[in-house]
Amino acid sequence: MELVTPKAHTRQTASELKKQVGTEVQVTGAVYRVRELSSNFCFIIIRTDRELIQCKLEGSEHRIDPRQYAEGNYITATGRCVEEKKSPHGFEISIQKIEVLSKPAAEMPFSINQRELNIGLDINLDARPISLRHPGQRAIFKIQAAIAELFGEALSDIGFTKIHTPKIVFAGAEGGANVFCLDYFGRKVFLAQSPQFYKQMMVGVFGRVYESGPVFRAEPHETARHLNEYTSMDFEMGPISSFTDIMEVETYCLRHILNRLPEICLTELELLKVTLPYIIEIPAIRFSDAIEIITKKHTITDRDDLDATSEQVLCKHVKQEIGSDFVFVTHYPTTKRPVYAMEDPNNPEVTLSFDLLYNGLEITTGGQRIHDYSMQVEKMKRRGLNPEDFESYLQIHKYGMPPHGGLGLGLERLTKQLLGLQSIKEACLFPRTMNRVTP
Ligand code: AMO
Repeated sequence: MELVTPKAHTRQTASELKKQVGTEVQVTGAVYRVRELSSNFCFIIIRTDRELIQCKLEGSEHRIDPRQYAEGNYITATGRCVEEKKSPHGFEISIQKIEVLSKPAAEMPFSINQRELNIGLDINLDARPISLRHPGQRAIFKIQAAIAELFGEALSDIGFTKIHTPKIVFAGAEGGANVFCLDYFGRKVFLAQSPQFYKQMMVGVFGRVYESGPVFRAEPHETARHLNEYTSMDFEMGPISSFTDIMEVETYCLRHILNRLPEICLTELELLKVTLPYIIEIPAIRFSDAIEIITKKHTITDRDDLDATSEQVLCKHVKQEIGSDFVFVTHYPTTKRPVYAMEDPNNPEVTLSFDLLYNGLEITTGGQRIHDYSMQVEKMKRRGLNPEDFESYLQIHKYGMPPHGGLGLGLERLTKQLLGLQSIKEACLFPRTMNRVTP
């Protein structure tokens, strides 16, 4: 029997290599670009996990033909690390030896070694395994990974427990027809539209829970804001004293994310020239007041909902008046909210719920839920639902739940808005839309 010992196999970053100026080092990665300056001098730029490392090859005595090392070859370059002020990291590697680890079978469909990836979105998405290697594309997802991490960090710091709930479910939680059906051993089941019922169930167990995971929406349209599968960052908490507790925790979370992102992703934020917004407080406006503001500038057909233009008009107004990129819209009409939403005891026409808009786009929905058993059963009946179909969910109400609430924050929408991307598809590694299920 052999023994396997623990070993982290960490990779050297540019800043660690820089400390080794004057010594021999090794760098492994993909050839990003070869720049031949003369017959016996060329630069080979190596793309590592996160950086581009400048290496130089000089003198004919090494008999290294740089043309062998076309873009996409994986190599290990060994050589002396020397100071070079003109190099992006302040050093370069003077190559003594190159070992080729893997050679591509075909030339790249397009070059990724340009500052801008000058290809259309469809070509980009068709060749996602390659286009994502472009530093600018990769930066989007490094930042996105950090956002999701920081969402969890902010919440676990204040006592939330991370949960993992099923994505094959017995009922669509959000109502409406935009739910995918599955044949599950002869039974009709659904793909989760959100972790809604499960995160509520877990409030009775842990009090405060969060989850980041895939959710599915069978929305039959392609827009710059919609995906058919996206990542929902959810939390749920109880007991709460009011639904404003939820908005306060979201404000805390977003501030934590925005404060910490530059510590984790400065290189990527600089590469994409992103200026992050700064949050001290977020204004909140009632839905009915928002409608009054919007109708002065935009004709709306449905006074019970905000369309895409309404969201933009309202955000522009708030930015001009208060300077905030974010705004909470509260007390949405009951008719537009799902069956679990708590109605305002002072006016049952509206719910104790909210959306958060950021730069003209809804990024969050949240609110207080019904915790009383008879109230929930009665509302289901009013909506034409059979409470018996929701028996497993209703156990929480039946056997006791604290006043509670939570929210769902769309990771791709937040990424799109933070980075100023044109389409949500650019903020998704492998977007699923009506017309796209590959790669
Ligand atoms: P809702 O359905 O409003 O609420 O979704 C919450 C957030 O998810 C994002 N989102 C989407 N992102 C990409 N493509 C889509 N098709 C899409 N649909 C929604 C948005 C939105 O604000 N259970 C409730 C949340 C809660 O109350 O806890 C829910 O899912 O950013």
